[in-house]
Amino acid sequence: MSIKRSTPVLPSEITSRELYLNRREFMRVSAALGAAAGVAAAQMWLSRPAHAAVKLSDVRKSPLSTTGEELTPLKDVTTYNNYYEFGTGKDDPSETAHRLRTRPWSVAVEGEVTKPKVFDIDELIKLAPLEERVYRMRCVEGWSMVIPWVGYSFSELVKRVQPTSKAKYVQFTSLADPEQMPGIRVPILDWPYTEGLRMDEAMHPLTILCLGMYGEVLPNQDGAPVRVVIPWKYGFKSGKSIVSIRFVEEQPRTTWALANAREYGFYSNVNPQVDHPRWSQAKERRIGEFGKRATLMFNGYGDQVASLYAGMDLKKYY
Ligand SMILES: Nc1nc2c(c(=O)[nH]1)N[C@H]1C(S)=C(S)[C@@H](COP(=O)(O)O)O[C@H]1N2
Ligand SMILES: [Mo]
Repeated sequence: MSIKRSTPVLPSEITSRELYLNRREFMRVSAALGAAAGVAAAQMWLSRPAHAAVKLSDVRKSPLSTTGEELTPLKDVTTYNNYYEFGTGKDDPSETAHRLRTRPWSVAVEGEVTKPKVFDIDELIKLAPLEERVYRMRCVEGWSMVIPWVGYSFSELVKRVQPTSKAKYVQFTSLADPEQMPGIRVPILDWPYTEGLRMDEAMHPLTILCLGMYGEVLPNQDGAPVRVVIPWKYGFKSGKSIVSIRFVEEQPRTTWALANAREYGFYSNVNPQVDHPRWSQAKERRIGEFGKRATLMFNGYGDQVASLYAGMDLKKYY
């Protein structure tokens, strides 16, 4: 299966698609097909769902990356997805998310902040130095991946809008456009998809505003053009294609807790000791591996995040 994505407008800090494609390969194909066919080949080549289309430049490695684990191949990360706005099947997003127009795009940062602001996606890309953050990702369904995300700590954005003393939580809202997202017509979730974090969770350096993966802009199926990634929580906390970030006083509604409060709580920290009502969370299948491995407390990030939950009963606050 190929990777489909829309053709974004290329801002200055992004290497152009033509430059990034392998020119020699392109010339070789054109020559073999002859001049007339070459034009068709060129069109095909340029409109082809590119594997390495839009590279992000100046991405530095982060010391906060998980090391010593094999990366999940890009092909798996882009064809085995959960993105219900594009359907509930694992391969639905890779087949239909090319319909998502990721430019122009803006994110409204609002609510309990001194300096509310609507950020254009190009502003967000330039807001702070881009870092590669390799994180383990654990889906509540029992599978996991290791993904080299590109982004920066979400706290970088928070600093710029200056939350008021009333800001206790952050709510993230995903796009909900039935024209672009066929899954929205199915009332399976209460759209738009919303997720939330407590302020200290949002400010934790591991929480990132994510703009890419594998050195490129995010493929649509992975939440282009901007998502959040919170590696110690089940995957559903990491909302995709974010259009609004709201700072609020009360714990916000979250899509999965609304869908089934008994099965999904607000915190949703990866916890092998607290089973989902319908299945165990003790083990996981790493995509690409046979057999299962043990799921780690806080997805292996306990040294860094356990203190956020000191004194809390994690069976109650699941
Ligand atoms: N808007 C939105 N965000 C979403 C989802 C979704 O359906 N819609 N699925 C979540 C779930 S369940 C998981 S496991 C991750 C999957 O991210 P990935 O496909 O990039 O691996 O995205 C999360 N973010
Ligand atoms: Mo998930």
